Amino acid sequence: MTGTRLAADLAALDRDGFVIVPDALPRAWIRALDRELADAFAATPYARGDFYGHRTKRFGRLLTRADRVQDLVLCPHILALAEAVLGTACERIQLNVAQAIAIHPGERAQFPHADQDMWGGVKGTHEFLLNVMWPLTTFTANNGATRLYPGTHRRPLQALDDLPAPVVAACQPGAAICFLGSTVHGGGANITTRPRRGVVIGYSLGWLKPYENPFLAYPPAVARQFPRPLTELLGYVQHRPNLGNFEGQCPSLLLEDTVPAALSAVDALRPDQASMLAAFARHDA
Ligand SMILES: O=C(O)CCC(=O)C(=O)O
Ligand SMILES: [Fe+2]
Repeated sequence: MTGTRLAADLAALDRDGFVIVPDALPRAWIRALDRELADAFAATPYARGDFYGHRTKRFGRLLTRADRVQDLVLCPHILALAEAVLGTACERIQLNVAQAIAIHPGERAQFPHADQDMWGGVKGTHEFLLNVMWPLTTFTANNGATRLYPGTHRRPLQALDDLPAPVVAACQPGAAICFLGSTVHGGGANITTRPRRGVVIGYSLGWLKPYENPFLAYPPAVARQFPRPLTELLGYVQHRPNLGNFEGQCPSLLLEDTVPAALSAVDALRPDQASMLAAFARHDA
């Protein structure tokens, strides 16, 4: 993807709160991923809850289900979008979720919501999250394609009646439906006879508690098989200053063959903090 494409997609995200990239990955490649996830979809019982749905199947730990998911999470164009959206408000971004969602026939439309509402605190000064829905089957208005409410990232919703008409993210496997954590959206109703399957890959600010616990989903024995950029997205790295440490050190040491029995705590500061502290130490000496 080109820089022009990146700029156009960012402009659309900023204007509408979402953008559908039609050809982010080859369709056949996504179809192959769908086949690789078929057993997990079959084995997973329906969700329970008025948010998760009653005729919807969801499972996480996607990186353990198919090797292809690594390429999905590390898709360069999507990572560039996520860095551009979130990078000004954190030192590094993290993987927030990698979850498969199948909306089965008979499921009703999901409650329209903004995913950033999973976190407390004041919103509105910066984005918390970029979510990417990758359709595994064709998404249509009748089978539960994600519905996106344009412009809702700009104004907090007072009542559901205030929602604008949704845009139905009708698209093919290979497309990437990207939407901000502030954008109101929801899964659609499925009034067809076949399930609508998709995969959500989400990226959030590196200092937030991620939706899917990465250290339980991918403990060190699992994560050590992954390439470094992926382990960093999972949190096997510190977010300076010193956040997410293990015994005061970088948690990536748990991915090594041996872990020392005793460790010293070592500062991991941003350069501006390191120089401020060095100046303080000189002054105090
Ligand atoms: O399945 C979909 O299209 C959207 C699901 C969603 O927004 C969610 O579960 O938070
Ligand atoms: Fe959502």
